[in-house]
Amino acid sequence: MRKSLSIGGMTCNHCKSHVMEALRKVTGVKSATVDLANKKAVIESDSPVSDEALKAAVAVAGYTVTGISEN
Ligand SMILES: [Cu+2]
Repeated sequence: MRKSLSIGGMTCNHCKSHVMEALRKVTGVKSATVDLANKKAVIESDSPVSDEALKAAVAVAGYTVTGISEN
């Protein structure tokens, strides 16, 4: 399963790695990639991961999820 997230607040590669680490720590997430230029992240998981869990993890890291879509 795969979800795309729009992320607010990222300005540099450190932000990118903070967000990537935060997403990878969410239970069920197998992999996370972050595209700094487009302010997007994509996560892959075997089982469904709730939008709330993803938003919370990103918020704790200091950034915001401005949108989530499943694809
Ligand atoms: Cu930064």
